Amino acid sequence: MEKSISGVKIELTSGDIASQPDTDTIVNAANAWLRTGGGVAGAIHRAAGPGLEEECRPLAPIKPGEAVITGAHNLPNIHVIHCLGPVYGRDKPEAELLRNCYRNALKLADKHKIESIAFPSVSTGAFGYPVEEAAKVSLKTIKATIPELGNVKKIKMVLFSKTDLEIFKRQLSVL
Ligand code: AR6
Repeated sequence: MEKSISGVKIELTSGDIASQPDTDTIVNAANAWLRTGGGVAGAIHRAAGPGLEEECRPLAPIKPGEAVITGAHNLPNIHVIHCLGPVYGRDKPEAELLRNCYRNALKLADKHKIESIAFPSVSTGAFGYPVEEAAKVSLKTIKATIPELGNVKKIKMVLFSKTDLEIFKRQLSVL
């Protein structure tokens, strides 16, 4: 499913964030220390190789809502933007921190003249953010940030499960 807002394409798909060769940049649902881990961070670091963790070391730690950029090493992309999402029920206010993740990642991408970027559903795995709420926050933030972007032309959400994809599709249709 896709939708265009002010000439920027928002695309929803299911799949693995570490296998998105058609986007310049992928976003990592990182931990504060920018190390490998489970879920998205594990998949990205495994595919990128140890050089990614090495490049990340001097950039850590990051706080909830922050985003930093690195190269993509052995991944089929140019850059990785690492965002730290809020832990649901602990880092508050959750919605504002999640909004900051998407907004800061998009602004950083634009600053680096990135044209296409793929996001996983930040915070909705190990960090426990309910998917429906997260879908609303992320898509609304993407829509609200688009008018501030000059270079980004395609924003893709890569959902790991078909159920999550359906939830995001419902929210995109009413955006
Ligand atoms: N591609 C796309 N989505 C994925 C993939 C993948 N390869 N793997 C999982 N997901 P999570 P968080 C989905 O836990 O909640 C890590 O251990 C997953 O089903 O990766 O922000 C870090 O080290 C869920 O919907 O990120 C941190 O400590 C979503 O991606 C912590 O987990 C996010 O799940 C970050 O937790």
